[in-house]
Amino acid sequence: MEEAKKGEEVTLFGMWSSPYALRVIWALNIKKIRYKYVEEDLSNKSDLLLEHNPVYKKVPVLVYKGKAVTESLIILEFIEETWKENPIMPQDPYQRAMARFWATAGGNGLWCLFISEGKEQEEALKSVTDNFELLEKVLIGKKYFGGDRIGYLDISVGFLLYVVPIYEEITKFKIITMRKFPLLHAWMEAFSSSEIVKDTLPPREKLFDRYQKIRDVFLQEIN
Ligand SMILES: N[C@@H](CCC(=O)N[C@@H](CS)C(=O)NCC(=O)O)C(=O)O
Repeated sequence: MEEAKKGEEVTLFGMWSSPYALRVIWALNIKKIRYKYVEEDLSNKSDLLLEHNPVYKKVPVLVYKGKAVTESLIILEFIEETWKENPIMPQDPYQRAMARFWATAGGNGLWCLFISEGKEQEEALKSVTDNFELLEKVLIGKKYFGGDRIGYLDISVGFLLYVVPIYEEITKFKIITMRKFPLLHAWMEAFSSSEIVKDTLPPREKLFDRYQKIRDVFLQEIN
């Protein structure tokens, strides 16, 4: 791990189940940057969090040399530009644009699938499946979205690793199977067992309970 120089300490404000905070953790791991982690209670946000992210008041926030950077995808780019070693962004401008596109589009429809029922849920499943068919194509000939190594797009859509299995268990829909999406399936296996990710994923049972509760609340609201 790179030693933080005096006055250059890196601090990450996160929350254990936040997929956005995990993006930042993975990027810092790739760059081998030592950082201090502050766990936020989002029902009682700290004054520091509110001070650092006065607009959205959300985690993650990365503080470097006393300056705060917010929004996970912006933080990833900041990390890439600040620490050049082990690059995560594609060098080719078109590939970089595509990675940025899929970083936000990769999970399209998944949330709707998770918090709906009946016809709406079936439509959401169809749109998620259509989307994953396109995402699957991005992986052709590659182990990771970043090629031989984990990159920005892997990190950005990395929440699929642990969110999809939980959504599948709760909704009883099979979303990413080896038969339907062999490349995405293999990517999930490779990525979750990689040094960068393993030991960082939220505890499955605790996460399952959390998601189950979230879904129950949404369903109560619409019924
Ligand atoms: N677009 C933001 C989303 C961050 C986000 O939604 N964070 C959640 C935790 S997963 C949060 O802090 N929620 C607190 C709130 O909404 O009050 C990012 O990419 O960083």
